[in-house]
This record gives sequence, structure tokens and C-alpha cells, in this order.
Amino acid sequence: MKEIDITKAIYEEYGRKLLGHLENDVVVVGTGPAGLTVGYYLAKSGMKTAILEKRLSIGGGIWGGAAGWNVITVEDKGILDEIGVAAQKKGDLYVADAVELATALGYKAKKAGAEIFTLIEVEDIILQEDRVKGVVVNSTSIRASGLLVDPFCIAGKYVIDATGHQAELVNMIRRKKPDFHPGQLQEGFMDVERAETGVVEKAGEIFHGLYVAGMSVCSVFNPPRMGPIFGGMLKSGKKVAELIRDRI
Ligand code: 48H
Repeated sequence: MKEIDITKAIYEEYGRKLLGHLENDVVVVGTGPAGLTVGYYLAKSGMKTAILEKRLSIGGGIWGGAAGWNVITVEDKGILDEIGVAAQKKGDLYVADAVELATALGYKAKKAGAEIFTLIEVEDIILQEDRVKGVVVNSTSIRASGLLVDPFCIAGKYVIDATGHQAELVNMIRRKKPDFHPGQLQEGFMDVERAETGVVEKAGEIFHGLYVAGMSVCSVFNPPRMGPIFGGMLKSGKKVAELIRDRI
């Protein structure tokens, strides 16, 4: 074995992954609880799915639990049971380990057939004939360097904004299309009784070809925020996967 054999193996394998996912049924942006859940269910139902993450690691806000204490809560442990994450009952809630949830969701999504790309940042949207058709991406390190290096593109019949509080893709459309008024563009005040229903109810298609799941739903449509209770993130991801599966 030579040193350059390692480089060659990695470069060829990454090239294979990327070339295999330049065209997709669905491009999911963000690997928080919502993005990984939607990616898992889409891939499980046979959709060709690419999941893009600008950070080095997957999991988004899962890792931090509350204030960095890496434990999360849910009201209903159905999805946790399905992906094999242990949950203990505490009053009206279940608690689960954040590390277990982040790694299990990533593992299940990957094993179901989704391809996950990290250090890839979506910087723009491909929007033609009034429909979202993919994303414009660049290496996160190039973006952070401030160098003016042109991006590349990843196409999808559908794109999902699972970018969390920033609702980045929705805001990209808003900046370029002043006539696009999707909602209040503010998350609601904290209210854990109403939050899960609100986020799941409003998760769906927001612009032709673009769906929202997870916290980006709250940031656009104003349902209450909920702190580190993640059921709404998981369930809105599952709902969006089912909506798209029924369309393809
Ligand atoms: C590529 C991007 C880009 C980009 C962002 O923040 P997340 O965990 O989002 P959700 O919606 O899955 O979960 C929200 C949850 O973590 C949370 O914050 C809750 C429940 N808060 C409640 C409250 O009251 O505060 O993950 C989003 C992911 C992150 O990993 C980002 O790095 C990634 O999206 N991302 N990836 N290109 N342009 N923007």
C-alpha cells in the first residue's frame, strides 16, 4: 500500500457518492432532528434522497439537549421505538440520550439509503418556472474563508428546508421574491402544550417544490416554540416524508 492509495480511495468514493446524488427525488437541507427524520422516512420508502449539512457533524440541535445537557424529551416515544432509541418515562414525558438519538437517526437514514453530505452549505436555490428544482451549494470552508469561489448544484424534484430557527431556504426565496409572503416569519412564544400540534399541522409545502419541517415551520408560521422537547421535530419530519411519498 502507498500513501497516495488512501487519497485515491477517498477521492474516488466521494466522487461516486456525489455523482450518484447530483439528481435526487428529494434534497433535505439540515441534519437536525427534523432533517434526519424526514431523510430516514423518505429513503425507507424508496426515494432517492440527499441530505446536506453545513457543519462537520450531523445532529443539529440534538447534541445540546437543554443548555448543553445532552438529554432530550418527547411526549410520545413511537418514533424513538422505531429507530431503537431507549426512552424512559418521567411524568408526562419520556427522556432520551441526545448522543443516542443523533447517532441512531444518522445511522438509520444512511442505512435506509439516504446519502448524507457534511461540510456542504446551501447558499442559494435553483428556482425556475416558479418552482424549486434544487439547491446551489459550496464547501462550508470556502464560504467561511470569504473567497469568491463559484458553487455547484444539486437537483431535487423536491427540496426540504430543515435548517431550524433560521429557515434559511424560505428566507432565500423571500429575499429575491418580495411578493412571497409565507407567514409571520416569527416563531411564537414558548408554549409546550400547543407547540407540537402547531408545528406538525403547519409542516408541508410552502412554495412549489419546497417543504418545511421542524423548527423552520415555527420560524415561518408562528406556532409556539417548545424548547428541548423534540416530538414536533420528529413528527413534522415524518409527516413531510409521507406528503412527498404520496406525490412521487
Ligand atoms: C446546510 C444548514 C444550512 C445551510 C442550516 O437546528 P436544527 O436542529 O433544526 P431542527 O428543526 O431539525 O430542530 C430544531 C431543534 O434543534 C431546536 O432548535 C428546537 C426544538 N428548538 C426549540 C426552541 O424553543 O428553541 O438543525 C438544523 C441543521 C443544523 O445542523 C444546521 O447546521 C443546518 O441545519 N443548516 N445546512 N446548508 N444553508 N443552514
